[in-house]
Amino acid sequence: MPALAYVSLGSNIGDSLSNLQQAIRLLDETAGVKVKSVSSVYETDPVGYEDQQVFLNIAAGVETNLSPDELLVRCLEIEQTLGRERVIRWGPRAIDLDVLLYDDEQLETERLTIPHPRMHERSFVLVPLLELNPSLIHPVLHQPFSELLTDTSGVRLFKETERQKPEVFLSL
Ligand code: A4P
Ligand code: MG
Repeated sequence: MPALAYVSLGSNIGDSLSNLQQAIRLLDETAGVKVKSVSSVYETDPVGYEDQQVFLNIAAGVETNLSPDELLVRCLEIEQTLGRERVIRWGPRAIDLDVLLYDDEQLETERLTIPHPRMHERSFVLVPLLELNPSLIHPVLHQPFSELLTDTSGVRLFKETERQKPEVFLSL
């Protein structure tokens, strides 16, 4: 049985929509990964380091035979391929892929923490994620994500696609 994982994607450098599309295409072309759903695109105010461009953020649901660590490695490779340079922590990036959830698993290794440790406090992550599955529950806090999302200011709909397949997202 493949696992169901959720990935969050963000971009605020270059043609952000195109960067997100290329990342979804590369994920879907990965052996052992099938992108099942992609959220609408949201324009979001920067969090953490605020003196930077607005982001475009999406979430994707993927069915995968990869282990959590293999999925992370693939996400990091896609970041590399799309030319991400890590300069400032929380700073601008062409593309950022974070593994949010992997079934209901909880795990912590040197390079991977699942659920993503900051996801529940970030509306730019939760708004797209809840669009894909409004009844998801945080596997460690055991609270519905819908209750953890308290402030949605700073997250605006950019392009509506509502739970589309990757083909539809790629043709935006
Ligand atoms: N890592 C551990 N767990 C995970 C996980 N679940 N998913 C490790 C992905 N990576 C994970 O990440 C550093 C290391 O975290 C990875 O090499 C991996 O081994 P990074 O992407 O290089 O560093 P970063 O992204 O600069 O830092 P960080 O703390 O991951 O930042 P976030 O949390 O990704 O936040 N504002 C808006 N509006 N929209 C955004 O998308 N993004 C960020 C980045 C800040 N502000 C934003 C946005
Ligand atoms: Mg990251």
